[in-house]
Amino acid sequence: MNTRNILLTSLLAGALGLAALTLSPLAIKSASAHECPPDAVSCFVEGRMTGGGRIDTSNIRWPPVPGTIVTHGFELHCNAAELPNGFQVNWNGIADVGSNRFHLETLEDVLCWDDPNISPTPPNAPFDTLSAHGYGRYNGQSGAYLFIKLTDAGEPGRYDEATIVVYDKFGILQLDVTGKLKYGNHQAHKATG
Ligand SMILES: [Ca+2]
Repeated sequence: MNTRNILLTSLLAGALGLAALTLSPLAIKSASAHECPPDAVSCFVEGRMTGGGRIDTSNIRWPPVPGTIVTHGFELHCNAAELPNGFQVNWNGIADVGSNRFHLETLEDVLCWDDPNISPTPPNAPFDTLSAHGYGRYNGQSGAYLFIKLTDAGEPGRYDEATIVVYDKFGILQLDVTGKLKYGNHQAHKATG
């Protein structure tokens, strides 16, 4: 099992019960190294992805509230050293009390690859999937952790997909969702210059 699978397993396990909702420092550390998925056509691809929209939350894992509205917007480079890199997500809380937001401050690691199961048409970039993790502000408080996986499956964006996981600075799970876009679009771009 590679580090990505360990991370995803820990994240999924975290959604299964309150006792497992805290992300351990070890789990955060295990996410710090990226490995290419074994079925990637090409990996460590240069470029960037932009976009955003509203995510289908039919299968949201946290908060476990049907109808939760999750919107996001981003510009991310496949190389964390290339700027700018930004990611923001907003969602409503349990029982629709208040609104929550995460704003990326530090992009720790990012990886772009070509998933053989995704065929963007027309192909605007040599990759279709970006995963990354980093730290930022959750409701204004720095030190929150973000994991994301974003795909571009062509246009319109209804087949594009986003996985977004947010832990607050105390390691408490605040958002865990995977879904296709109800509105919006993800667009992969080839490297320029
Ligand atoms: Ca798209």
